[in-house]
Amino acid sequence: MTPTITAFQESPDQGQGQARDMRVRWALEEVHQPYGVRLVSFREMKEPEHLRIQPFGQIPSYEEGELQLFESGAIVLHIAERGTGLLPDDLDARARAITWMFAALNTVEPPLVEIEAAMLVEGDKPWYAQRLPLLQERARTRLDSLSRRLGDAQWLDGSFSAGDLMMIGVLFRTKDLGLLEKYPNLHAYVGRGESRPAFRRAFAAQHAVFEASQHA
Ligand code: GTB
Repeated sequence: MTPTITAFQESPDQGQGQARDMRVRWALEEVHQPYGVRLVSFREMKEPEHLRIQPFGQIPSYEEGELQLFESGAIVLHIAERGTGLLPDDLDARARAITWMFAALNTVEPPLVEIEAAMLVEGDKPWYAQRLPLLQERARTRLDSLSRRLGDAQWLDGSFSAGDLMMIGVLFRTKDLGLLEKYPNLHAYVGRGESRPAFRRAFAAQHAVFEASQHA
């Protein structure tokens, strides 16, 4: 059954792939699973029909027959478990790949999102200039550790996995924050992810939503 995901109708980032449907699209492309996309407006995201699928009124969501999922991490894990190529067969290696997914979502992404949120909603507040360096320092603490752990390796644990997909998906969102420049290995790591054909297809698909909105 062809799954359907949801994504922003308005493409608020102008097709830069910053929204979390990007990682879901990427996972679907990696496992060569065709999918449909239901674009939702900001108003529709808060209406009962969407809230039944995504209780927090957000994107992405995932529907496959009777199955309805939300949370990009859970969706990517589901795709990885059903498809081939994103999770190793060896159970220990599989557990480690899933661990990296959690690390991306629970340890690395939060301090990065804090910076984005502060820039978005606190930029005009008197405390912003003092708070921003603190937030940047917190993010660097995580990136320092990740950079040390990755070292010269291509991927986080042997072959490319859903753990790398999620970590790169998280780091990719921070490109505009300028934080990665201090970490050549992380910069190259994100570049390796971006150059995967599946990433390119996913990026092009979400960018097409922005292009279409320009010509509507
Ligand atoms: N934990 C959830 C998950 O991983 O799925 C978080 C989902 C989430 O944050 N969704 C955001 C959303 O729906 C879109 S991705 N926000 C609307 C709302 O909460 O009302 C975050 C995002 C939004 C916008 C940009 N942008 O414009 O650049 C980038 C990323």
